[in-house]
Amino acid sequence: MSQPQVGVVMGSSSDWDTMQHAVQILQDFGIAHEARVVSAHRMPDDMFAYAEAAAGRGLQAIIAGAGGAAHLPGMLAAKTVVPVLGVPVQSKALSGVDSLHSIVQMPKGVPVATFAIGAAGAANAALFAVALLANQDPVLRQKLETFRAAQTEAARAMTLPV
Ligand code: RP5
Repeated sequence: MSQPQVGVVMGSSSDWDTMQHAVQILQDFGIAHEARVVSAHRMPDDMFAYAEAAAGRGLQAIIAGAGGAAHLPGMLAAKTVVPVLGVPVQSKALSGVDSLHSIVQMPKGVPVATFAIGAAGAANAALFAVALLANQDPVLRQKLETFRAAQTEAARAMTLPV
């Protein structure tokens, strides 16, 4: 694949079940991307290196998923001005509310765009990255319009068992 435009990182391979939904969307839209485990607390030096290299490597957005005390998105955002899109992974102990609060409550000055807990958040983070890239890419924007139109048609075709 060509030089990645979007990086998908996660705190653990156990986050893959959730984060694969982001990767699937990027694949569907033909966005050059990469997916890696970059743990904030198990490999902090690697995390800093990833963030510091992001702009120079041409990344336009970083989608970061983590669960529990989910500091990965915020710490990446602290080390780069590349937009960071945070995905709270559903944790066992607190169902992902801990992850959500950890990611969403960034103090003023270092933003993380925070999405819903779990698979929907991962998919929407990727769709948001597509929308960012589509600002400079009319072909991609048309693909996004087509994707939305298909959803509209699917909703209109829904029936109820009554
Ligand atoms: C976080 O701890 C990861 O993002 C993951 O959601 C959670 C649990 O990790 P594992 O113990 O399953 O590797 O860092």
